[in-house]
Amino acid sequence: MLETIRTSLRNGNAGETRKNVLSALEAGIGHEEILGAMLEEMEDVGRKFKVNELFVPEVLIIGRAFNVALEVIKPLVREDEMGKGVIVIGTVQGDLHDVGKNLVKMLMGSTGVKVVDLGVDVSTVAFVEAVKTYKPDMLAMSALLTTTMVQIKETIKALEKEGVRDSVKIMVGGAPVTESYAQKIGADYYSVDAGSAAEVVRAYFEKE
Ligand code: B1M
Repeated sequence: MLETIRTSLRNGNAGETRKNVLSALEAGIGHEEILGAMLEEMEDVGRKFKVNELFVPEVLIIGRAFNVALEVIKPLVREDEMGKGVIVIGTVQGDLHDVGKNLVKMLMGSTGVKVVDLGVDVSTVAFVEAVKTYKPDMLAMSALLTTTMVQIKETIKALEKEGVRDSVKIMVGGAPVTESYAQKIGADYYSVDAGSAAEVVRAYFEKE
């Protein structure tokens, strides 16, 4: 039954995945086992996306199926099983690109962490407020324009000014952002794509 869930999820079939999860629960399979199988499949999706075995539309469809099935088991999951940590994510001020950010969010979420999405065009003030409100383990900022990537640096400066920079790890990414830029502006992590971002998150929370 777990394999059936994984197969329907892999195929991006939201209805089937939901039905298979319900059948497995009815058959007495524990929600931990079901969630474990779903997370394993999503880990695989992240890996395949990284090596171009899966592409953006497929990953988005699988992500939708994952979220639909997750809604079925969420009421059964204890906070400590699902909520390994909290990540706040957003696209920086002046930037409306969100396809990549949404992929990153989805694959990060499939590691079992809670992801709070602030959307696009997020001001430095809004990022700082979110860090104070949600007290996340990690702040993830996406920028797709060379003209907006400076906003990442501005946000880090604002976090420092407000005295909350050291309370949170910072991950940055997006097409114009590079590893050396990330280091230069004092970010903790850089990821080139959504699969790598999920790997960083998985490794970080395993270590914690
Ligand atoms: Co725009 N756009 N766009 N655009 N757009 C680009 C980015 C551009 C490269 C196109 C080009 O000129 N060749 C160019 C930027 C040039 C530059 O600055 N270097 C550009 C421009 C100039 C603009 C406008 C200024 C155009 C204009 O109006 N004159 C304008 C700006 C609007 C604004 O934001 N204020 C604009 C507008 C738009 C649309 C609204 C039409 C639309 C966005 C729709 C949306 O996102 N909802 C759009 C699109 C679709 C693109 C392209 C074609 C595709 C972007 C995309 O979705 N890629 C893009 C050209 C291109 O990339 N071929 C382009 C797919 C996505 C999966 O990849 O977003 O790179 P990506 O995300 C990857 C990685 O970057 C990484 O993981 C993701 C998945 O693996 N990643 C992270 C992303 N965020 C991460 C965060 C992380 C870690 C990894 O950690 C936190």
